[in-house]
Amino acid sequence: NRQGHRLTWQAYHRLNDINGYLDYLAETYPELCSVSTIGSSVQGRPIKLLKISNGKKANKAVWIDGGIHAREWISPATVTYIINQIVLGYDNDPLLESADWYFAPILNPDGYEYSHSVDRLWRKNRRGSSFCAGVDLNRNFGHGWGGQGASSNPCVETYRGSGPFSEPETAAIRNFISSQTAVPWKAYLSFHSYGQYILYPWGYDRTLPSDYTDLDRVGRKAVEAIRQAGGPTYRLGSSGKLLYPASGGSDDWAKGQMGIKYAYTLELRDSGRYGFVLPAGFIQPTAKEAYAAVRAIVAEI
Ligand code: ING
Ligand code: ZN
Repeated sequence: NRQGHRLTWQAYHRLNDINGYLDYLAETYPELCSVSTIGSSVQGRPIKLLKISNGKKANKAVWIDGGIHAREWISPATVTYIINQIVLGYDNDPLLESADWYFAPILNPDGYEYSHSVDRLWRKNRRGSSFCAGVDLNRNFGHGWGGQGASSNPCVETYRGSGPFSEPETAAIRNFISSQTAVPWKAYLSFHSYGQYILYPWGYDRTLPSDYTDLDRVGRKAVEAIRQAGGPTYRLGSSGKLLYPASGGSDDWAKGQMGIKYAYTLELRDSGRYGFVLPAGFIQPTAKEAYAAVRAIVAEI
């Protein structure tokens, strides 16, 4: 079609359409957008990263990922929506121009495709073949790995894997972020669903980081921005206290090991009526309020 890519934000899209969109951006806006592959999944699918940057040296660096859990389809839909808003709005928007943006919309491509073709409610990656396949990638990161709220049993939904970063999908993120030593990472935002929460570390237990008042203050700005955008009132707090202790999460690693101060997990809509099977009509309102939250966070950091 004339648009040059297949994304609509009125339907959920398969992996090929999403990767095709990233490639389209890099071809269409080569001075602003670049695509790379930071690793491969268990089954060999690429894990793609889009960087949006004007090359200004003083820019802060912002990481945004989605699709670490297969069934949470609103997450990659929201991340690609945010990409679209940033690319189309880039010129003459000082807030957008003040950051280098790193997007990984689908961290679990095997699971995502499996949730489209076989099991709509699949969560994990596709490690193993038969019974009890899959590792929960959000229990596989290396800060407090093996603690509470993660299972050593491969048959369980929250199986932590055989060791920290045992999975190529989590290792790809670790390798990329830890290799970018000159990049001034300021925020690490990971999109999930559902529940309408803005969560910050720690997840591995009910304690709080020493600077949690900063995360709480910036989080409150995001909650307010979501309401201003017409969205529901998201709840804010540390994942261990507000939800449940869960070790091996990506935000704990980003803050605890990489020293990225503003690490958040955002649980998008809804609050349980549709849950993971959120109708596509909710993509636009959910993504719009999430974009408002991202702007509010980046404005504060
Ligand atoms: N929720 C997250 C999960 O991985 C979470 C909640 C966030 C846990 C951060 C630990 C750390 O269970 C969903 N919906 O996946
Ligand atoms: Zn999730």
